[in-house]
Amino acid sequence: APAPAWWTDTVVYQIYPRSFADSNGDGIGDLGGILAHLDHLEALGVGVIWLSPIYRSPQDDNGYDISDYQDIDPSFGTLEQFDELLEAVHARGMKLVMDLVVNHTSDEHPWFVESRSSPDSPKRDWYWWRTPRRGMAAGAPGAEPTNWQSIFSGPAWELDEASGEYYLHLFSTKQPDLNWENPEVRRAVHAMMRWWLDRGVDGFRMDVINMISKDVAADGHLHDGPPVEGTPYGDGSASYTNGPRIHEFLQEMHREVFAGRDAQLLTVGEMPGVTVEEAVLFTDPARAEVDMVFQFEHVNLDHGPGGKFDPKPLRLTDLKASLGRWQEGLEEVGWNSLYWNNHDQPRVVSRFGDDSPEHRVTSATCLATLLHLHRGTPYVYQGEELGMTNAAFGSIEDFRDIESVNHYRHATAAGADPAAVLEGLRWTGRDNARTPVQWSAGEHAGFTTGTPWIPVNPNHDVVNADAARADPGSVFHHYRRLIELRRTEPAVVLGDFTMLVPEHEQVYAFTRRLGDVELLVLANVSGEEVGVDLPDAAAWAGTEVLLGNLPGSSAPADVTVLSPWEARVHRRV
Ligand code: TEU
Ligand code: CA
Repeated sequence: APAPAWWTDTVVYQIYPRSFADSNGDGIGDLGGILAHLDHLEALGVGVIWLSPIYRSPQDDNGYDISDYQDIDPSFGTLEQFDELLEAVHARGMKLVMDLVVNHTSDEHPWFVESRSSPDSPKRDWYWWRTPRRGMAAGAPGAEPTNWQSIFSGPAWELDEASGEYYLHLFSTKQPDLNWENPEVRRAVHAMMRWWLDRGVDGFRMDVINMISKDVAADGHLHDGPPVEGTPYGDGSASYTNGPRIHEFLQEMHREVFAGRDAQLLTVGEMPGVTVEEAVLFTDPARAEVDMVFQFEHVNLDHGPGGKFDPKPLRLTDLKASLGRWQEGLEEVGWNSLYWNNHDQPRVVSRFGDDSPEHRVTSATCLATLLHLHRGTPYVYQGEELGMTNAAFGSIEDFRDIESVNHYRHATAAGADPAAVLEGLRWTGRDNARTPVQWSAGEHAGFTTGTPWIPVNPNHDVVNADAARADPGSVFHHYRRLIELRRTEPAVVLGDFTMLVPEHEQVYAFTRRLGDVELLVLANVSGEEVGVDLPDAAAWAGTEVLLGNLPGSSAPADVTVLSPWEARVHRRV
């Protein structure tokens, strides 16, 4: 078998630049802020940094709307500063992966400006332009070319008054979808990607990359989707998720961009709606598409019938069944990514853990242990290593995220109770992940000397990096030990995965085996002491504990009783 890829025994750290650290007092995080905090990442031990978008952008969706792929947004810095950062990251033995947002551009990108200028524009076909539904007047209710709902609420089509035609935007009206059917579009994207690789970047996290191929008929027709309850729209996802040409497009990208240098790079495709069967195809090295994908099943388990803003409690047995299936599915071929958090998800300690003062540290370290002991490459989202919690937002004015703001507007206009809508946003809104990183107990958590673009979490007096680094029992040091363990214990990286006690409602337990070495991972995902009837319990009694999240949990004689939120990794040979 070929040697395992370099990204199997490392951990990726995601930076959301806007909220990471501000170096010039304008209240917005920037490249200078990242440069100033590389020590923190080096101390944590991560091998790769993934930067959310820093390209030139009107910031309608905080940089996921790009108006120039080959420049840095002035709010973040300059290309010179970027080169300086890249060099500093490399000098510390780390790698840097860029976000690649090519399902759509900004409506202010010159490609779209030109495309919009006239139906005869040579770039008209670079985007999805369509006439109104047959027999209907442009702008009339329901005249959109398809019934699709935008992922950010409202219709997925926007009328261009000048031409009387609509353009497709799966996300905001300022994020028109590129037409990947057009080979010129693909060539332009490939050239841009090569430009960044030539500059020295080490790979890409590809935004909604499984949405670039749309199911379009030979005559250009796009199909309506089934109705979305409570809205006049339909769900178009069957027409744009893992579309007919997705594998062809990714293989072409690999040939045109990565071939010859892919062994040094990391590519990860963000893929809402991807199934494990499809993930096998996307990540099979022999097919040369991407190294791994971000799947969404485990972060959708607590969504209620009304979707993400209608949350329901997580059942641990569902989580085990889901993650276990992904472990099994990618056992022979392909590779898993592992994540609890990113800039789109609420904070895991508040969501699946317990962010009360009593349990915050133990529940955060319990969940971290579970995730990092699965087979795959773990991703840590900024602040997760500090046990940062969901925000404490009061009114709708505290929210900045376009998804949340649009949802509030549409839902309340449709008659929903504003207080109930707000409650949903507080649980699952993306701004929970976007409050400034808490560096210190000082003013604005040490994030900025100015006024932060979004309110700082008031708990920064307790939850902050200064305090965490000084405390050996902190969430930070636990993450550091987990990352180190991956480097020192090959069974963490390559061991086979076997789920134990799948029906237990509180205990998450599994083994990892590599040759003669076997690890047992045990976690009590609850605030009460529990017992577990473990197969082979006697054989594990008194075995070495490689890592635990409570003081003094080394080599217990009885492994079957777990304290609230306790997690342990046992080892035997
Ligand atoms: O997100 C894709 C996506 O579909 C969701 O995760 C999204 O964040 C939303 O919450 C669904 O309800 C990616 C980016 O990660 C996100 O930040 C961008 O807003 C989006 O694509 C558009 O580029
Ligand atoms: Ca700044």
